[in-house]
Amino acid sequence: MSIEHAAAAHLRAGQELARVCVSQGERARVLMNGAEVDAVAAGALVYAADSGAELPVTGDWVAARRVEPGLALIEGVLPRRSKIARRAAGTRDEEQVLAANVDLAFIVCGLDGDFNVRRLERYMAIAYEGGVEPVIVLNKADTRADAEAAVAEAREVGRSAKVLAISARTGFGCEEVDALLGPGVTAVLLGSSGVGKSTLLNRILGGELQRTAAVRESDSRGRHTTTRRQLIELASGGALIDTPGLREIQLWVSEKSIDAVFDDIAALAAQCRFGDCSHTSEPGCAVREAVDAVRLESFHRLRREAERHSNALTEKQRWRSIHKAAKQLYKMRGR
Ligand SMILES: Nc1nc2c(ncn2[C@@H]2O[C@H](COP(=O)(O)OP(=O)(O)OP(=O)(O)O)[C@@H](O)[C@H]2O)c(=O)[nH]1
Ligand SMILES: [Mg+2]
Ligand SMILES: [Zn+2]
Repeated sequence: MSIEHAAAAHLRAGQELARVCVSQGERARVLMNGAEVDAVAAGALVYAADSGAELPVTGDWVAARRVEPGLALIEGVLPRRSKIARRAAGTRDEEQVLAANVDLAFIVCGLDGDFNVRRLERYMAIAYEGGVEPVIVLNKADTRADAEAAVAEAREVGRSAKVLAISARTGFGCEEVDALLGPGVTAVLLGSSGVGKSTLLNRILGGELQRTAAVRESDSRGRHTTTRRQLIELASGGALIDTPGLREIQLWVSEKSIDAVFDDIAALAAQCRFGDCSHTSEPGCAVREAVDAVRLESFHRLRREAERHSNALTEKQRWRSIHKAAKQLYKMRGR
């Protein structure tokens, strides 16, 4: 059943189904019946939201009501089937949802100066956590004669994920990206600034919709050209979300998503001498025996990050249920 059909049942009189293409807090641009219109979140929706993560984000399906020809009121956000989220930047212990209802995460790396498999692991964890399939896209293949070595390295770290080597500039390999974007498929472009996300989007669209800019010569770093997350509908019936290059990607993931990224480690752990082996110093550790030391260190670091997150979350949930119980008590006393 399509999302449109599933959602139709929830729509009240006067409401229409719309998809958020750009969101800025309580304001958004939505696609409604094939046209893009301005929208604002209804007061009741904002009031009921426990955190910013519950407000409409790019890719969300929403129930909206047209209040003026060019303006819609967002009255409800439909349950997200998948998402890409990180821990909000700064000190707040809060989730920030970057994109919702996406099928594929194109993790874009530049084969120039940017290539770093450790970053891949982080993005993969985020994809698995959100129920999104990661696809590793190694761009700028035209800049390197030895692209094959990088592809092999990415395959090893990517495990079961697809790995594509392309050049958004020359078009090399881009038909493989195209082939993944069939009707109803939504993909999001993730990766550092300057890796060529917007260039790839323009190539797929066959036009210069998104602004792009040259990277710094010295270290191939981008200049943060794209400044907002934006969903663009494709002629194929799919959709592609362009995002600004992230400076930091703090994880908002559970330990199980880290284990999914490092499924080689999870499999080897069964052969460790001790059932509760931490793969740090125990004798008879099959993991330390077989896994590259740098990869294992990365596993431990991401695992620690995920554990800290789980602990913070349980604490938050505990307070939330205490508040709820207190509220109920006051209500009962008031009767
Ligand atoms: N040689 C080469 N250059 C590329 C390729 N793809 C993109 N570029 C160049 O890389 C630079 C950055 O590209 P953008 O598309 O702006 O990068 P971005 O990932 O969108 O960057 P932000 O919007 O800042 O996050 C531009 O000068 C592009 O022309 C490629 O396949 N090969
Ligand atoms: Mg861009
Ligand atoms: Zn072990």
